[in-house]
Parts: sequence; C-alpha cells; structure tokens
Amino acid sequence: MSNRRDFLKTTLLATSALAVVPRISRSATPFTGSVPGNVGARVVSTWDFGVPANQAAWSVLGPGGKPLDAVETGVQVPESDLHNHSVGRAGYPDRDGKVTLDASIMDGDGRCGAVAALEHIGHPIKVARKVMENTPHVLLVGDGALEFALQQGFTKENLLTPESEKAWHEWLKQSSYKPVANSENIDYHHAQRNLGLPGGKNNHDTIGMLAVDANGRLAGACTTSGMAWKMHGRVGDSPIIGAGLYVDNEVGGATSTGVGEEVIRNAGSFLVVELMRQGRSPQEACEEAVRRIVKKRPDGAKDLQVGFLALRRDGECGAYAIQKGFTYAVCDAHKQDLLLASPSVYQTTFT
Ligand code: SD4
Repeated sequence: MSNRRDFLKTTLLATSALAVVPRISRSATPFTGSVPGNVGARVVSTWDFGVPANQAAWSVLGPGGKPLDAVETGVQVPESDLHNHSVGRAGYPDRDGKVTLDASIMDGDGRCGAVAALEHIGHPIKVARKVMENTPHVLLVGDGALEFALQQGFTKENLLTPESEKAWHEWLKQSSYKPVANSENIDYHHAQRNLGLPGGKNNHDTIGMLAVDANGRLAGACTTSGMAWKMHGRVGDSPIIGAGLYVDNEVGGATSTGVGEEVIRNAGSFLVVELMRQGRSPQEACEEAVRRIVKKRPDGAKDLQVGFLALRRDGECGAYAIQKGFTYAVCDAHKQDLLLASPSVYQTTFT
C-alpha cells in the first residue's frame, strides 16, 4: 500500500462497491410489507445464508428452547462456513492481513454482551455470550477480548484461510495500482465481484438474527468480520448494542447490515425498536430508520448499503434497505426456508 491517503481513498471506494453491487437472490421472493405475526415462535435473519442459520436456530426454538440459545446456535452456521468471507472463520482480513471479528448478543430482558476486533477465535458469538454471563461488562475488545476468551477455554486458531489471504493480496495490488474514477464504477464493481470482495455475489455481509418464542420473549445476535480491508482496529455497528442489534421484550428487536458507520451514527437498531414502541409496524420502523440515514447524507447514501430487519414481540417482521438486493430469511412452524427480498429506497442494480 502506497500511503494512508491511498488506503482511505480505496476504502471509500470499497465502501461504495459494497453499496452499489447489491445482489438479488434468485430464490428470494420480492416483498413490500410486514410479514404478519401471531404464528407462535419465529426466527428471522439477514441475507441468503440466513436460511440455514435460521434452521439451526429453529432446531432449538421449535421444540420450545430459549430464544437466546436459538440465536447463539443459529449464527454459528455462517461463522463456521469457510465459503463465507464475511462472518467468522475465513472472514476477509483488514488491510494488514489480520482477521478481526465483531459480535454481539442480547436477551430481551436487557442482558447483553459483545466482543470487537477479536482475533483468532472462530465463534465470536460464543465469546460475546460469555462476556454477558461471566463478566460485569458489556463489551470487550482486541487483546483483552482474546485473553478473556482463552481464559474461558476457547482455543486460538488461524482464521485466515488461503483463499482469504489470496483475496487480500489481490486487494493490495488494486489499492496500489488502481485509482478508480466514478465513471468506471460498474466495471470496478464487476471486478470486485469476481474477486469476491465486499458486495460480491458470494460475499454477503453480516448475519443479524432475531428470535421470539411463543410467549413473546426475544433475543438477538449479530456477528461479522466487518468490512473487508478495513483499518486495523476499526469496529463496526455489529458489536455495538443499539447500533447493530437491540432487543427489548416489551417491544421487539432489530438488527442491521451494511456500512456500519452509518448505522452507528444513527443508533439504528435502537431507533427501530423505539419507533415500534411508539406504534410503528416493524416495516414502517425500518423504513424510517433508513430514511434518517438517507436524509442526513442525501448524496453519500446513493452509494451506500444499509439494511434493517425488525421483529415485533407478536412475531410480525419487516425489513428495509437503501439499495436493492438486501434479502432476509424467515422461519417458523409453517415454513423453515422462506427467503424474502427487502424493499429499498433505490431500485438500481448493476448486473
Ligand atoms: C460492519 N455492518 O462492520 C458490518 C458489516 C457489514 O457489509 O454488514 N458489512 O460495518
């Protein structure tokens, strides 16, 4: 990498790429409104890989297990998936080649735990739960989080797979030699997709998962390797309670995906839950939270992706995103593999 300015420039371009290369899942059903509730227990999660994650969560929730156990179990599916370069093991590294993971977990009773910039542990969500249960704190970061994990019996592992390392080396070349003009955006995004970079078709972002049981008790989990090629030490929205995740048994829960900085700036998931508390439906609440982001940065938002997913305590759920391409999975006693395409502010796709 030539210098810091080049890095930041490239990072911003990568952020744009994340936004404007949304992918519509071929199997996702386009959907424009809230999914009705009152179906008993339900689990919802972000992106296509939410389907198998939901099914794992359902194996806990369906037979009457706790929502907290269900979400912790469910999100471990993409954390373990070596083909998934945005969550857990095999997540793409930061600009220095280090894989640093963020995760949070929250019970509807207000208990919560999180880790940020955690290295060498494949299941950060499990460490987040230990922070919640075995410490007086909510968030542990970096070396401290790793030390804690090792004390709790986790094993140190190398999370950088050969594929991720190769992609990083490709990115390093690009960061050095390819300043990208706006007019070249579409070609650039195609190139990124071929490399499997953020926003590419095989690289779909954070998993955020929300679950409710038949009695209206909720929990949520959110886990990610964050934005690929981020600055070392960068923390996104996913481990920040109120930003990437918020759950309240009195109301419901919300989670987010996309460019975490925008979500943090707007306390996004807390906002969605508070809007539901004031009477908005999950769908309306997600729409308003997305609109706030767009309103604050009307120009920047055209090149950003942020998606919110909300689940009310009666099981009704909704989602909304800035760009087309955000999908979410819904699982309950009636159907365990439903995948829906979220409505969005902008309808443009680059194919
Ligand atoms: C972050 N929101 O770190 C997460 C990751 C993500 O597309 O969703 N990236 O900002």
